[in-house]
Amino acid sequence: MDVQGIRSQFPILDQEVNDHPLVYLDSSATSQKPLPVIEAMNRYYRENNSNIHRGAHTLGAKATDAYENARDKIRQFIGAASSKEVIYTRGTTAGLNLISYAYARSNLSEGDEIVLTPMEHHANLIPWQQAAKVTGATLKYIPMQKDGTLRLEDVRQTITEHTKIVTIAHVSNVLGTINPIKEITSIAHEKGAIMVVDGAQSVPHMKIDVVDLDVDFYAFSGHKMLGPTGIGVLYGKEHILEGMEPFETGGEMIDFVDYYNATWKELPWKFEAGTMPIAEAVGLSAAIDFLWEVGLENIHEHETKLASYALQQLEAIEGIQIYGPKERVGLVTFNLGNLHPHDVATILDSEGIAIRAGHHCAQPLMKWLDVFSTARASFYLYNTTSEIDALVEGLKKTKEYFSDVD
Ligand code: C6P
Repeated sequence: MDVQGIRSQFPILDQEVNDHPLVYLDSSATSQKPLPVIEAMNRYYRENNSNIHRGAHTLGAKATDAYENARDKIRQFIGAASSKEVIYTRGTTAGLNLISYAYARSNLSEGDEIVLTPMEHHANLIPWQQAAKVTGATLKYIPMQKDGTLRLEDVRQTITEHTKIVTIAHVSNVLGTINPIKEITSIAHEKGAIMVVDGAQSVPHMKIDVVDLDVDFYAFSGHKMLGPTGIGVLYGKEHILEGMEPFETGGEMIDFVDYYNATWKELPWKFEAGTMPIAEAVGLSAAIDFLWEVGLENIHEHETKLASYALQQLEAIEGIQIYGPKERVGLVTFNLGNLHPHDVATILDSEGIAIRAGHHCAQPLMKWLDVFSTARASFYLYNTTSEIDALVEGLKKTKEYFSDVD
């Protein structure tokens, strides 16, 4: 993989921050955008901007084609059978809320169980807490191993015939754990439950085939996969989506309206009320072309190498505590002695190094780890081993600066 060639496509990376070359190690929060994505959106606004599915004019038709062609590309990207199963959303959070409101609230009742794990991001936790409160269902957690992985035996023990929904992150944004979704889905289905997957941290980094996984819902965000903010995707099996009422209502999602009633458009438009993120769909389509050109397998391999190099280098720093399993995606979460992660991130920032510090929207996981917060460095296709060296040097400087580290 030609990482220098890839970097040349990301103008933002070519700058100094606080008088140091920028080292961007926060792609799990949001990825940077390559020129083809920026240019595709720019071109769309300069040449084709219009609302979709409405006007009987040329620009409207061009914008509609661009929006629907992007949907078909996304369908191919995740291996879905039909573009009726690809619903545009605002992001992973919005997709999971859609399921919680439009599926869970009308399919759950007292005594039913929603099964999840302690490593869930708040986006895949709070929508279920809320659905449980209004339906009388209960939340149940699959226990985790010390290294932050799940054992299938525990999955089998936790999912019962009372379980109606199993909802799990494919990849943890804190631990980097890759969960065995295909196996968990098969266990969920044996017990008659549906399988929901939070794919925010998986889709950008590995090849996903929703048909092979056999999942019922799969939610992800455009901005973590080289695309723009404001757009995401919810994949759902057609027969399940058909049986659901719309989540949001209003313009564009209707077929026929009178004073007292309305009927809905067919899938996927039934779930797309109002003016949707059209330029963002164009940008996401360009992002997929970019990912295809580099190759998801190459990206995954590059990140796995970066992660094992980072683990090896970071483990050598005295007083560092690293969280998560050996086998992981391209991210490393850690604490440096008794230093507050925000202090660590601030010193690193003064060296031009961007990492994330805090609870990473996973407070129950922080409790499980018995910490308040952590630091996290995350990698993507444009990162290099010399940037990891810069991180290690930065952490050594941080230790010197706060010389009271344990
Ligand atoms: N995690 C991180 O720095 P949205 O904000 O809707 O695009 O994605 C939410 C989300 C859901 N699930 C997982 C596993 C995630 O990691 C995220 C976003 C970012 O880790 C921001 S908190």
